Amino acid sequence: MTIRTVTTTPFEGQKPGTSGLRKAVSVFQGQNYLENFVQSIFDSLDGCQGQTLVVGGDGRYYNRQAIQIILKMAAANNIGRILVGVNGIFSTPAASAVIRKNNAFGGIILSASHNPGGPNGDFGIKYNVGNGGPAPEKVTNAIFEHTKTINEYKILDAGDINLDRPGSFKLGTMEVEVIDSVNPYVELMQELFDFEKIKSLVSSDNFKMCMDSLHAVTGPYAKALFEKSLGAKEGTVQNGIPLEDFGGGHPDPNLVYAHDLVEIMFAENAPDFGAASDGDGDRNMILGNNFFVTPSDSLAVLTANATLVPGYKDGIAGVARSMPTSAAADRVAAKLGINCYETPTGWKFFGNLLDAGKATLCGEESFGTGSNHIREKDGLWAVLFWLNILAVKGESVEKIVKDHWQEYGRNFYSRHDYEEVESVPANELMNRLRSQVAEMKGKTYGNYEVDYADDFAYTDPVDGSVSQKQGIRIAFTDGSRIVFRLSGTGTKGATLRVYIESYEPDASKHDVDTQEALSPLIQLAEEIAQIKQFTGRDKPTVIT
Ligand code: VG1
Ligand code: CO
Repeated sequence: MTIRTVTTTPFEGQKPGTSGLRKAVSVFQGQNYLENFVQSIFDSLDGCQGQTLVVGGDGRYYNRQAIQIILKMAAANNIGRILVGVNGIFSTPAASAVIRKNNAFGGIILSASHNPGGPNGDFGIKYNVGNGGPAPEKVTNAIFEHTKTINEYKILDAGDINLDRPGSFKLGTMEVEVIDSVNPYVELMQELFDFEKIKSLVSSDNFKMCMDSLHAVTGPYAKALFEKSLGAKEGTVQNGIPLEDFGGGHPDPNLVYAHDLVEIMFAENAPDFGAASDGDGDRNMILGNNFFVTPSDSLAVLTANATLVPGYKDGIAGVARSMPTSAAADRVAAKLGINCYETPTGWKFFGNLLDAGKATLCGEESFGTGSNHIREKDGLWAVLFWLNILAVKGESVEKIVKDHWQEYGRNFYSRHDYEEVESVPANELMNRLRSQVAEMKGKTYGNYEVDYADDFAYTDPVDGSVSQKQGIRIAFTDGSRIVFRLSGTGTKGATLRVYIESYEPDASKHDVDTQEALSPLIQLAEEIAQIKQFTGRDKPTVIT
């Protein structure tokens, strides 16, 4: 087998965003596009020769072809061994678990997460480092620099590897091990949660649950966990067969896109518990009977109840949340006497805190929760965590959350997304806010007085690295807050995200509808940012 060196020229815009490089499938299919990025990964990794890498993706359209290209390029770049999931599939959390378990040098994960798939959908690729987490900015920046000057890549001339079942192969001198993609993950979950207790709840006649995998990667994982190990009825996992185009839907577990599940959970005689996960299995949505748990509240509830779960029975070291996530977890941390860290959006910022033992649980408002068991957010882990709490407490989801609000107060929270707006005016909107925040402190808008306003910058408490321009925060003296950010995962135009939060200590006011409770702040967000003028939109595309 010979190694071919192919001449190429750089592509513009191969800059990894919040979570890797995401583009339309047709862009990735373009000649040399994937190859350039993959070669740039290898070129920016010091000492990867002879090492083990993990490779897998969420099974979306182009996953198979991309994996074969990556395997042949890895062989030509002197990688020692590759662990790849059967059919080239790993959920993102499973890939993180496999990297850690095998002390791999790192891994390449193929996913565009919650973005639609199929020939007209999106594809994505990211590099994870040896701790199992997304590469930090210094690595992604180095990869990006390489993409700007790349002039050749290396690939082995060889046939495709059979990924249909576990087995060992050779590609040139490199070993390829095709491994089961579900078992290692299930085993890790069994170490963390009380499967006996969850089983007695889930298999009882008095409890009904529904798990919606949205035709994405978690189907086989969820069936193995809930239907096989935990004795839930067959059919508990719906939309459980992964499809390359996710059945044409958005594999995004929120109230808008997980509509099948929402219909079931908000019907009369709804099940007691419902959950959904996203394209690559790292996000989760938690629902009770006619009840939605915001991801920010979910993080706070898990933090408050962590000691009920075997894997966290000795307490947690700290909690971390992304900046736009509500301050509900902060209140729990204060009561527990532990630190709460506020990081920029994107799981890569939690890695150092988890490695250093400063944080045990982490969460994002975007339906992401996770812990130090891996270095990615983990959808099914969150579902099991909730089930474990339900099994111990014997209470409904709604009661647990309402009691939580009673104790800590309620952080009303909503995110308004303006998807696929034009990039130029969206950037103008942000620049205008950026130029105004310095003078906002002390200013009043109606009943609201600005406590602080800035463009969020983060100094990593472990390695001192600084990340600037992470979103405009405008916080008011009553604990309410508006945040503006542009998405770093979208592939068309720009997506403006507006995050709105208010704090209500008075339990008699906790039953107000969220949009109603937040309406003065929603109006204020429009007034301050002039969203309509810049985007031409008078309402958001998605409200969560
Ligand atoms: C979004 C979310 C962010 C999340 C990221 C990746 O990023 O807001 O919290 O970490 O997606 O999630 P952005 O830049 O579009 O706001 V996933 O499930 O795509 O790996
Ligand atoms: Co995801």
